[in-house]
Amino acid sequence: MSWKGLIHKYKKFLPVTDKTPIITLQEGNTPLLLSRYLSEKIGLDVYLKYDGANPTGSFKDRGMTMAISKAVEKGVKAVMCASTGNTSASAAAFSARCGLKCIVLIPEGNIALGKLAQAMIHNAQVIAIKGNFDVALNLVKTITDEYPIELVNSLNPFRIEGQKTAPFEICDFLSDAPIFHSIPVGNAGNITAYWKGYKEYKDKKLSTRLPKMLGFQAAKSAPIVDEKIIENPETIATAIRIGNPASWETATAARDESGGLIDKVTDDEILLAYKILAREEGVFVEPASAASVAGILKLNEAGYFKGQKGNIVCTLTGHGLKDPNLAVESIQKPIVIEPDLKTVIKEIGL
Ligand code: AN7
Repeated sequence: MSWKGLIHKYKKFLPVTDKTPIITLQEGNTPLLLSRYLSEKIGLDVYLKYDGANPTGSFKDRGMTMAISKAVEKGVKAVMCASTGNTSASAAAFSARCGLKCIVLIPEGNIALGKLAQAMIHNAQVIAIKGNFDVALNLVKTITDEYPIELVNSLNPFRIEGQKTAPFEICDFLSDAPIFHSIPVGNAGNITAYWKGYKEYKDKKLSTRLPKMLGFQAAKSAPIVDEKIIENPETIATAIRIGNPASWETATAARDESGGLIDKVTDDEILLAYKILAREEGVFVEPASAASVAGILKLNEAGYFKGQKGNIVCTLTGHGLKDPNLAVESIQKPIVIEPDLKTVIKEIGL
């Protein structure tokens, strides 16, 4: 059967009816790759849920197909979000698909080039503010409260509903939930959605267990770990450069109910995991996504997985092409030589 998008596949778990116009880019159904390198290193089967393979290159498409479909059903004419980049790229694409006006507020200078390109080419109204994501989100909340514009950040409950389909796909693929689930944490919508999805699948007896949820924030943008709002969050992983997550409480609930943890990883640890994924697995992710892998490598070093059996799933939230600058800057540049056969052969080392 051909894939028609995640709402079509998981309709009975989602708040849609026959009257809901389904706005889709055929998102979802992303790869779940067994990582040879990480499995050998950790001694458990490590799978990579590569959500960078979604149509706009991030997991945001899962929530956006729901949020935009429900916005169209409601009859709104415009949607708005604050974004570190991926939400705006996805909102812009889905809005273009159905003729909605899309307004996005981004932190000036702190979104990756690919994401900015996406919002612009899909014809969103892009407004950069001289402030960070948290400031932008507060503005968007106020505006969407007062004007007939639909909020499509993950505070919109339909976003969470769509995003909960990723754990459904994982359970379907593995025939059960994994033992551990590792995930980057920024605004904390996705960890909230995964935990909801895993619980619903178990309640419906489509899985027999719940994973321990392992969330990872960037070290200088780790409000949940540090238990305080971070006024000026910093990290190369600009997607998760967030100091006051909207879904803070549901994230800590996922951590505590599952018996998992939320920890932080440094930019160096993120960069190392980013390179490992690209070199060892052929999987190119954006730096925020590498936080899930950096996290399990850190836990492994600390002996956390000792004596454990089974499997770990790491969510890789966004595609590496989102942030081409970082890739080029973090690797030695190609050398430039004369276009001469002998010189090229010598350079190759033949
Ligand atoms: C690649 O686009 O917040 O914890 O405005 O783009 O659900 O926020 C992006 C977040 C992880 C964190 N990985 O997810 C936005 C935005 C990537 C991301 C996260 C984001 P949440």
